[in-house]
Amino acid sequence: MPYKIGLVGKPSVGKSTFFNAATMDEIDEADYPFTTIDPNVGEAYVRVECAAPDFDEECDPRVGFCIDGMRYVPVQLVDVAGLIPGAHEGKGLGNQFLTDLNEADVLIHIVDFSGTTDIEGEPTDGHDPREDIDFLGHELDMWYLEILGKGIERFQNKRRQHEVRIEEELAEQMSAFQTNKNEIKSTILSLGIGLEPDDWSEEDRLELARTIRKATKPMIIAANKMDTELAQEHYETVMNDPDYEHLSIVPCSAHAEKALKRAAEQGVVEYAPGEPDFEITGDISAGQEDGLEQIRAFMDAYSGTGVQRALETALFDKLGVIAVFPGGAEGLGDKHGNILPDCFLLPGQATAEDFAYHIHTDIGEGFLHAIDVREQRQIGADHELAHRDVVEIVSSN
Ligand SMILES: Nc1nc2c(ncn2[C@@H]2O[C@H](COP(=O)(O)OP(=O)(O)O)[C@@H](O)[C@H]2O)c(=O)[nH]1
Ligand SMILES: [Mg+2]
Repeated sequence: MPYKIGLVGKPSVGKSTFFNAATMDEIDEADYPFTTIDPNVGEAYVRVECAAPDFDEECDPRVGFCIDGMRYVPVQLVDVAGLIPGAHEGKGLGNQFLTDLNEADVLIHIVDFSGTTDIEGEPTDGHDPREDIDFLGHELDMWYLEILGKGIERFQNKRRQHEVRIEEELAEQMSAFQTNKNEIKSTILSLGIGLEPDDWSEEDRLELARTIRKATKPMIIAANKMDTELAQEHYETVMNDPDYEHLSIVPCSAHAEKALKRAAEQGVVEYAPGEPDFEITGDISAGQEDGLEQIRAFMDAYSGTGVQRALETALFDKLGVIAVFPGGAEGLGDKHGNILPDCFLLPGQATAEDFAYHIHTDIGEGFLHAIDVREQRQIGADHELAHRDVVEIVSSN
C-alpha cells in the first residue's frame, strides 16, 4: 500500500487547487485504461535525492521519475472535502469523508492565510487563520472523543458479563486508526489518569482523545495563498505567536505551482517541481511574462511554491518515513540492467528484515542477511535502516 496524504480544510482554501497542482504530471492517463478514476485520489510525488549519482551511475526508475539527480517517488494524495465546523455532529459529513480521513496516514491542513474566507468558506475579509487552525484540531478531537465514548460504553456493558480490559475495548473501537491496545494503554498511563474510565473526568476524556488523535493522525499546516500580501502579513503574525510555535507550518501557493506546471506543459517554462526557480524557454505574451515574474518574486522570497515542501514535510518530517533503494552489492542494476529501478518508502523504524518483507513475503521469510551497499558491509535482520540507504537482501528464497 502506498502512503496516503490527506488534504483537509474548510471550503475555498485551495484544497482542489493544491491537489490538481500536485497530481499533474506528464503521464497520459490514457496509458492506463484499467485504472479506476476516483476524482479525489491522485498520484503525487515526494522528492528523494537519488542514490545513483553517489555511485557515478544514472538511475532507471520503474515508477515516478528522476530530474537532475532528484527522484520523484509516488505517494497517494486524497482531497478530503467536507470538513466544516460542526462536522463531528454530522454537518457536511459523508461516509466517503470518514473513509478518506481514516485511510490517510498523515494530513495536510490547507489554511487560507489571506483571511478572505470566513470559517464556513464564504468570502469575507480580515479573518484570522488561527481560528481555522484551532477549529480543525477541535473537530478532529470531537470526532475521536465520540469514538472514545463508544469504546468506554462497550467496556462498561461487557464488564457486567466478564472481565475485560479498557485498552482492549478502546483498541477495538478505534481499529480504523491503526492503533493497538499497547499503544492505548501506554497513552492512558502517560496521562496519569489510571485504567478505570469511571474515574475519568470530561477533561480527561478529551485529553485522551486528543493525544490519540495526534499520535494516529499526524498533521502539518500549509499556509496557502501566500502569493498575496494579506497572507504574508498573517503569516508573520502567526509565526510570531508562541501558541503556534509547536506546529509545522509550510508557506505555500497552490496557485503558483499550478500555473508553473501548466506553463511547463505548454512548453514555455522549464520547471522541476519543488525547485526554487524556473526558466522561461518559450515565446510568451507580455501579460504572461508579468504573471510568471510575479510568481518568481514570490518563489525567491519563500524558496519555491511550497507545494512539494508541504508533501515532503508531512511524509518525512512529521510521519518519519524513510526512502530505501534496493541495490546489489556487486552492481546496482537489476536482471534487466536497470539501475536502482526502485525506491521504497518505509516507516522510520524499519529494519533490514522489514525491508525484505516489504519487497516480497517470500524474500522476508527466507531472509538470511542484508548488505549495506554503500559501506559494503553485512547487516543483520534487526538493523534499522536510514533514509537513502542502498540495501541488498540475501534470502534463501
Ligand atoms: N491567490 C491564491 N488563490 C488561490 C490559491 N489556491 C487556491 N486559490 C483560489 O481559492 C479559491 C478556492 O480554491 P479551491 O481549490 O476550489 O478550494 P477548495 O474548496 O478548498 O477545494 C479559488 O478561487 C482558487 O483559485 C493560492 O495559492 N493563491
Ligand atoms: Mg475543492
